[in-house]
Amino acid sequence: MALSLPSIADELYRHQTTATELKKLTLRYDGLTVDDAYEIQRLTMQKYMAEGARLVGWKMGLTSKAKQRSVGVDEPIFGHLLSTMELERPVLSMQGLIHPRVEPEIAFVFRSRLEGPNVTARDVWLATECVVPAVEVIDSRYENFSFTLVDVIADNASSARFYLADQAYSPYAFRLDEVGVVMRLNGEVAQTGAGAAVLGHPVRSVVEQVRMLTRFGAAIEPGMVVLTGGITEAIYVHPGDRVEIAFAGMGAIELDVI
Ligand code: OOG
Ligand code: MG
Repeated sequence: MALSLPSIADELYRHQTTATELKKLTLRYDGLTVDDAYEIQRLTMQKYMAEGARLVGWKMGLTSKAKQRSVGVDEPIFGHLLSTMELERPVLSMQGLIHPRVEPEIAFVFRSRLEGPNVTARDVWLATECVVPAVEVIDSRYENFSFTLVDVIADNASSARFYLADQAYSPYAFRLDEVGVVMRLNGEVAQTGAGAAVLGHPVRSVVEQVRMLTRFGAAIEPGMVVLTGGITEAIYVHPGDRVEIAFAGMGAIELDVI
């Protein structure tokens, strides 16, 4: 089929907003590149923004080896975070979602702008206001949560919802690579991990985020959030579930699924 990025963006927007699965783009369109996929993502996000959603930050994805292996992709990706994706309370409604999964992440909140191809970890620390334990809810719009690199980028890196804990921390309070995470589903340990799963250290994920944004003419703006990527594998959730995520030294998030 002929490639029309705006019409593919229309299709994805429709599936995202009606919570219906679609067949992988790469099965149906020949020659879609990674750059095409980011353009589809941008066009799709513009539709939400035209409807009043605000861009509040960015998310990195596939930053851990475990996640890269499980989806058969070997490089990180990024997506947009919109105001409409943010949960004010740790309650996740299944409304508007297809087959959501949740994963523990460390979020950075920025006080100053970060851009350019040569950003270093030191620049990231200088620009960081605080770090916050977070949970991301991903909900691939593709059948069976199965996709290639190009598919998942076009689908805004599977973004659906996210929640930041109430308590923020100084980025210097402890080593973020050594923060241990235990995720329980209905009282049973479901996943465990440590911050080091995220590209060796979550700050590396922010460095990578800025580099990738620079390629597309974007930046981290003051006040923005960056989700640095899942620390463990994501787990499927269903109505009635309770997910408890303990971040050693950073408190816990208890998320109820309704
Ligand atoms: C892609 C999104 C991955 C993460 O933190 O690794 C992601 C997916 O697995 O659906 O958000
Ligand atoms: Mg994630």
